[in-house]
Amino acid sequence: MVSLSMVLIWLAFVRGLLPGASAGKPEKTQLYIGGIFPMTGGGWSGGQACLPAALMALQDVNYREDILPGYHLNMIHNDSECNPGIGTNVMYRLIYHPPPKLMLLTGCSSVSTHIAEAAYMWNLMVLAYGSSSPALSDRKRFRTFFRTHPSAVLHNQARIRMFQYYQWSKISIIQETQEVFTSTIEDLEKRAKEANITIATRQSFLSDPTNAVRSLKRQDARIIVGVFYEDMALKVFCQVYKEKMYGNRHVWFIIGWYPDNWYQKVEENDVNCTVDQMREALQGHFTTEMTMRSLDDTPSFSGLNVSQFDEELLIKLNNSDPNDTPGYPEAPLAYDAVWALALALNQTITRLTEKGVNVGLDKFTYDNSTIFREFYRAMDSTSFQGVSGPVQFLSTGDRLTLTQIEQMWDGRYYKIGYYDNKNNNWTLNHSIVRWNGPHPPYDRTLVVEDLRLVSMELYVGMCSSALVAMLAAFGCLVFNVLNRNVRYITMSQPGLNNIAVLGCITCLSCIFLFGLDNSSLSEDQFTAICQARTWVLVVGFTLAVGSMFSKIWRVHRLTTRAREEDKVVEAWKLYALLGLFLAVDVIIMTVWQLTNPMTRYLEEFPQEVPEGSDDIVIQPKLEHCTCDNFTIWLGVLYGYKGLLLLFGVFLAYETRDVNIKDINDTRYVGMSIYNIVVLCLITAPVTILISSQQDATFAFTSLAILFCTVITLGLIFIPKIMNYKQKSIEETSQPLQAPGVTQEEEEKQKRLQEENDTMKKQITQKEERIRELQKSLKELLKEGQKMTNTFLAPPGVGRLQATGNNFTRLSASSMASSSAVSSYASNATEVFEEVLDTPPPKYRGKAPSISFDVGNETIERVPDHVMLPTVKVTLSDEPAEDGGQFESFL
Ligand code: ABU
Repeated sequence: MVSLSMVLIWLAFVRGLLPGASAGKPEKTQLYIGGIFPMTGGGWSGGQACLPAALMALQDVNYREDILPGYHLNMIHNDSECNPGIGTNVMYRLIYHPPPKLMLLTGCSSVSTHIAEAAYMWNLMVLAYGSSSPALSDRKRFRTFFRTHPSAVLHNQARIRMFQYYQWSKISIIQETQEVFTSTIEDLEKRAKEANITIATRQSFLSDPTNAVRSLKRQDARIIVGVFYEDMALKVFCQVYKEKMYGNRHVWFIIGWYPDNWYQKVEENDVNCTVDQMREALQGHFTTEMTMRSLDDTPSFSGLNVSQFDEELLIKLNNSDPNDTPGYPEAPLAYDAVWALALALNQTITRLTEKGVNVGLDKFTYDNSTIFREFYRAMDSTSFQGVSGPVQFLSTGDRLTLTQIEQMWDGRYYKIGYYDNKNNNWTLNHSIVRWNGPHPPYDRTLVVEDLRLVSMELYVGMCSSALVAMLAAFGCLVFNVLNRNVRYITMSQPGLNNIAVLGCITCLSCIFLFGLDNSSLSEDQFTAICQARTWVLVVGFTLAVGSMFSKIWRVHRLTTRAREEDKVVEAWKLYALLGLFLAVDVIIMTVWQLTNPMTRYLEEFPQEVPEGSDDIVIQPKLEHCTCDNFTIWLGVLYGYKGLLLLFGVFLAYETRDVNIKDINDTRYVGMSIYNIVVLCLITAPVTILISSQQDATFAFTSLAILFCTVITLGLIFIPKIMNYKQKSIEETSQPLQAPGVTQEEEEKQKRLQEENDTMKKQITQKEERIRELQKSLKELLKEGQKMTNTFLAPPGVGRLQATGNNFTRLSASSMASSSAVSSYASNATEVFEEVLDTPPPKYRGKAPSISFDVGNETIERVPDHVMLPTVKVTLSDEPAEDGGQFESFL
């Protein structure tokens, strides 16, 4: 403390603050510069600390013998209120009120912009101690501008580095509508783009940030860069508090050159929040600012180090609280600015002398470009150690310094690191960085996409059912193919039925495609499946319905055409009709696919917030197949299929009472078409209505396909299978009849045929027997000659008697009375036929018959020719029951 007091006393002596310091010295030539300081105003009123610092520097310069020897540097200054209009007015007054000013010293970007743009017209250089606008780096626009205050682009480099470090790739911006901030944000946007960081939203406001903050909230801004003057910062964070846009979900980056207690000035700025609320809203925010005080205690060219400078400044500020004094952070820049211009003027003297221009600086006029040019060059090459660090100007008039990063915690700022813009490296003290939550906030609400899929149980259930139905359909197909020659099957147009089965199988396979897990599919794969399932369903439908339609169309023709030749529909025509239906399908689908190919459309549902999570929301989505003019194409397809079904229903109705044996399943086919129509009429509109419910849509569509196919298969094949079991092979393999014969006619014909067959068979057997008997008789007759005397019937016996071993049975009967016939059996094996030549007189006219038992058969013959008996037969006189009497004869 003692040594510091000594230094200050020495400095005061050097600067002539103590009496006698300048005594006896020759009068100095007065030089003037103009000073424009924002002492008041709502933006940046940094003049409050910068003006004392500049005056301090003037004193230091004026009392240095080696700087501007023979000259005394003066500054005429005024308040710009950080207002471009007032600032410009101050400039004109400085210019047009003598003496001429060698240079203008300015602060506040919006004022500096106007002044620097115009000053070159008067050969005036502008040196800014408090202007950060990146726009001021435009040499073409601001030809004579230099600044000790670094450009705000240096904030941006540090910010980008922070974003990258914490892996924030989406940021939002809120800015006050001032060129200084607009150009800063333009630079930030450019750098963010280069670093692949997205600017989610950029909000601007002129004087009321309420809507801008609300808009940030609406857009879920998490990492927010705010650039505004101090008065607006109070309003912004009051609104931030109200909108609850702080805490563990948000990170704010703002400008660091406000006084440390800026947030406490709520009352004087008429902000409707308490200091505690402001502190709460600001907890954990980061600031970036160029270093404005040398980081080490190296004495500056002026002889002061930073702490000495601050001590002296405090005296100038009447010991007011630096944290409460606007411009206190920038004060070293104002101090160094005066030193920079003094050194440049000093060098100008040398340069002019070297060039042989013996003109004093006091001879400077606004149209004197000689002094101006040398002054400019001298300024351009300025290089010295200031209290703010090394002072050097780039070709743009800018100055490079380190960027300092601070974080506020509990109302206090803590330095957490520096970014070296020149060498592009940084130091960050991670250990003192604190977060409101357990980890750095995310740069966005993590939206977890939840692709709504058909539930696994439902998918497995439906696919299993489809598989069973497909196996059954395959079984029907096999049955139909194996029994294709069986009459009952043959007469049911098995070819078309086979195609119907294939159509059913094709439709059933769609069920697998409809409920497929799309989560692992790329967009292209999904689109391909979309198209495939449309094709499969369309073709399957046409195969199934088209083949049934063909059959029923044929029946309709058979029953409705008058002329026989019109009734006949050749098989190839049925297949051609089916081919036509398929061709129409292919044409429609191909044109559709070529003109409006299917694409994936993701339907989004309201987001769901999982319990206990601030950063994650679930975004349910459902994939749909769609395309341009989707409704039109759907209408075309439904229209075509609808017409097919409608016509099919008409034909089925027309032929409802027809029973034609050669297409024996007509009625069932008609019923199938009715069934398909009903199910399609229900399914098509319902699935459109419930398309946002994937399970319901899948279940409904699958069930419709299952019902359509299973009922169709059942109606067509169950009767055939049952019939197959019941009918004998003979019945089912009878030859085909001519078309158009009814069942009754066929059964009658069949009966007649059977009778005819039986009779033919009997005739054949009888003829064969006759041939055998005739042959036997001939042989017997030959034998009979030899046996004549052997057979003598005893007289008086009313029976034909034969002795010997040659007769099995001999019977005679009278045509008058069969009961009179007597028969005798013997063991004879020989057969003979007795033929009465002439019936007895009493019975003349009535041919007797005689029967012989030969072996197991009885042969009854009525003689139609005369054969003389070769045996002697005695007939008894015993009268017959009818009163007749046989007479004996030979
Ligand atoms: N550090 C104060 C900058 C003020 C301005 O650029 O307007």
